[in-house]
Formats: sequence, structure tokens, C-alpha cells
Amino acid sequence: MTASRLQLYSFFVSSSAHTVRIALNLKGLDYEYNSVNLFKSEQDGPEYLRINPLGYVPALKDGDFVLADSFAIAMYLEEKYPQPTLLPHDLKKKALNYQVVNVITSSTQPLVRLPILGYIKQNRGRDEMISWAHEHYGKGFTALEILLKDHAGKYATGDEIFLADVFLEPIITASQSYKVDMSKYPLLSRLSKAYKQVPAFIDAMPENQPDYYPTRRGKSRI
Ligand SMILES: N[C@@H](CCC(=O)N[C@@H](CS)C(=O)NCC(=O)O)C(=O)O
Repeated sequence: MTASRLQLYSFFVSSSAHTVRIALNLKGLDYEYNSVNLFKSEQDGPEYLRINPLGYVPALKDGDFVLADSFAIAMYLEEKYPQPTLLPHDLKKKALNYQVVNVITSSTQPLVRLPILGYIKQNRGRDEMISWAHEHYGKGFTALEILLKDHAGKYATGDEIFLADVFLEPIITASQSYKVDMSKYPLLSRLSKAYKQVPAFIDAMPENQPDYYPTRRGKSRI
């Protein structure tokens, strides 16, 4: 019996889906791409809400098992397909990877989500929306620079790619929709350049997804 292909529910601009695409690519896993167009609110339609009742991408279907949330998916893939590993063996380095993931997924990305930025834009105008985005990306990026300065090698926590990298590249990419000035974050800038040389990261880029299309603001992200 052949195992059914993994199904990824994604949208090209979604940073959380971007993370899962990188993880799948690093693990060398083949998957089918199912586009959920966030600009058309497809995430709130009854069909997608059956997959993720929260109405967020990404979600992953493995046979009849459905899982949402980028961290849960990354950890599921890590345990089901342990090689190549996304987690260092060293306890402290592993914990640092978890901390980086949480700075991004709990303390940065939720504050710069599309509905929040949309609400600010609608009620306070575009300039306030941009300055909100700069403030909250900036707070996260400043913390990440400090956190990683004594640990980074070629990549975030050494010379190998680990979970921290899988979450870092998408949030840096997303910040560029709002033209966050990366010259203030030299370490993150260097890491971002390094990721752009890695095929698993290149293939996961928004512009390389089947549902990509140029948006009004150029490469608009969430
Ligand atoms: N904690 C979730 C967050 C997922 C999330 O925020 N997804 C965004 C795109 S990056 C989304 O689907 N937004 C649609 C909406 O807010 O309506 C994860 O890491 O997967």
C-alpha cells in the first residue's frame, strides 16, 4: 500500500506557511500544495474551517491526520522524519532554538498579522500601520540579535541549519513588505543572505510558490 502524499495548506505570502515549506524541503518530503487565498478570505470559508477551525494557514494533512500551526507541524515532521534533524543534540542549544521560535511565533508574528495591521490601517491610517509594523518587528529583531550574538555561526545557532533558521527566514522576509530597515540588524541580515544560498530555502520562497502573484505593493506579505 502506498502512503498518500502529504497535503500542505498554504498561501505564498504567509510567513507561517513559509516556515513549514522550509521544514518540508529540508526533510526532503514531497507534498501537494493546496492554496488558501488569504486575500480572498478563503481561510474563513466552511471548507477550510473544517481543516483548521482557527482559520489560519498553514495546515498539514498526513493521510487522515490533520494538523495546524507551524510549530506543531515542524515538531511532528521532526519526530516522524528525524533525519536530517532540525534540533541540535546539545540541551542548551536546543532550548535556544525553542526560545527563538517562541520570540517569533508568540511575541512578534501575532502582532503583525494581517487582520491587526488591517484594523490599524482602517482606523488610524497607513502611516500608523507602518509604524506599528516597524515597532513590533523591531522589538522582536532587536531581541533576536542579542539572543543569537554569542551563538551564531554560519546559521543562527551554529554552522548547521536548525529550527531557529526555519522560523527566522520567513519573519525576516515578511518584514520586508513594510520595508523594515535590516541595516539595524546586522546578524539577521547576514543570516538572511546565507539562507538565500540554500536550495530548501530558495524553493520555499513566496515568489517560488504555485499560487504566487505580484500584489499591488509589489511583494506584499503577511
Ligand atoms: N501560530 C500560527 C499562526 C498562523 C498564522 O498567523 N497564519 C496567518 C498567515 S501567516 C493567517 O492564516 N492569517 C489569516 C488571518 O489572520 O485571517 C502558526 O504558527 O501557524
